[in-house]
Amino acid sequence: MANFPKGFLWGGATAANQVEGGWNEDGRGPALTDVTLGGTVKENRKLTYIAADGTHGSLERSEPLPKGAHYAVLDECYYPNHLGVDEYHRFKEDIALFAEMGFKTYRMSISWSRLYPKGDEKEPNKAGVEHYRQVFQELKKYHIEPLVTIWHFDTPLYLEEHYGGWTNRQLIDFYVRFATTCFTEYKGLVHYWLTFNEINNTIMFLDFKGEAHPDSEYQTAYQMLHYEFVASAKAVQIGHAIDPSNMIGCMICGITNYPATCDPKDVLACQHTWEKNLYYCGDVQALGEYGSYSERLWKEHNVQLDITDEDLVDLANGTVDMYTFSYYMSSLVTTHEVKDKVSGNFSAGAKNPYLEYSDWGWAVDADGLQYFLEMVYQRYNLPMMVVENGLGAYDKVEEDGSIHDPFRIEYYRRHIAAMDRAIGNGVDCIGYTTWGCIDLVSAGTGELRKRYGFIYVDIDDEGKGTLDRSRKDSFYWYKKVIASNGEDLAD
Ligand code: BGP
Repeated sequence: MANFPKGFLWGGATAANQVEGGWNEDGRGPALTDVTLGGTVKENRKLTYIAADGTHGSLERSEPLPKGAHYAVLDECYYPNHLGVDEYHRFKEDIALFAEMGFKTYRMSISWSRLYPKGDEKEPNKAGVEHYRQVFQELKKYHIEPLVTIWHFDTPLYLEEHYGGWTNRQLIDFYVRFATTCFTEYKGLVHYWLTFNEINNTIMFLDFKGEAHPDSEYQTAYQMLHYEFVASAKAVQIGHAIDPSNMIGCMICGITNYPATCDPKDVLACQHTWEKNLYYCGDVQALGEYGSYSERLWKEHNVQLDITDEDLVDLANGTVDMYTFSYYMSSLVTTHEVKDKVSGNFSAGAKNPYLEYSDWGWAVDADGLQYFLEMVYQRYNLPMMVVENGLGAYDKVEEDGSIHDPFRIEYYRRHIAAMDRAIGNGVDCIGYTTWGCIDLVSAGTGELRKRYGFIYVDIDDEGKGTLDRSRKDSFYWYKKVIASNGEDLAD
């Protein structure tokens, strides 16, 4: 017998900038993703700009803009997020397909710049507000509960350029206004909310490649995070005041860390990695205060934070109702020299000889999901939800149009079984939304060929294709899993 409770929230997840398209329609303003080119696993995605002298250029996300330059959409370039998979126009068709699979929930995000095109306006863009109302009404028609991420990597470009993005305390107020609009406008239609997607990336990302960074970069990252924590905590309080039945969660990029050897130094380094990469954010958002090890983390890089007494009150009063996280992989931590290296998503380091790696270098580790659920549940004792989990892989369309993806089914089978075991071990896990229930633009590489969906979308990395939707084998398999409430994982 499977352990999934009655009413378990089965579903899938997407993010506005990766599926919607319609990037400049109905008053939407640009976000950073709209000036971001496609890349590959080897070649980073670049941002395009026009220099002071009018010449066109592109730079890495970590590089500052040249003096006098501004981000710009260049005619000669293709931007995969501009089209996404056209969900902005096809959401009814897509929701009908989700309903056919039996989804109980659909995780999606609201594009900030669709509601506030520049980000600092006093009033929202009505067309944007109405668009999401229609989406939520459509979901309601099929009794699919929306799970809404308020911020998923898409601060309006104007706020990035004119205010310095999250390095500026004023962003808290702009975000709070945006979040308040969401809670007010969609009261009764949405009950599950997430404040910031993978909030811990800001810190994890710095150590991604194991390269040294100047202290100033840590200073910036920790300060940005603090403002995001305060914004999140304020949003939680407002969301509860507007509708006490709202369940509001944090969203953490959940990477399970293991020590690579039994050298006590590795074990300790691993524990410190959990503190920095996972507990630092989880503690503030779930427990309402910075963990005891935070001073050490700040001291290591001479970080001095702008934290007011009022901020601390907000953090204490704005704790989340549930802990949600993405889970794709585990990672090894070691103090020893590493010969066989891997790097995938935001984890990099020693290769684990017991695991297989995806075509994009991500460690496939279902047991790591059980480990994560059990470790984190013991710490916070809050309901948990796995809000992203999936395999980015190549798909082949057969001559008859069918798509056989046994590797994806196997991946999900193992991860769902791991989640089942964690629930059997006492974890209060209330939902599971697979990443990219429909093919979408990869956040990391901007590729379309890195496919995650149960639903195939006929579109390639250059935007060529009909955009037609079709069902992969995994579509029918997941439908069966949901219908049996996780009991039937067989082919
Ligand atoms: C997470 C993001 C998602 C999603 C996913 C898969 O980090 O929250 O937005 O994209 O990773 O990553 P990718 O798209 O790079 O394959």
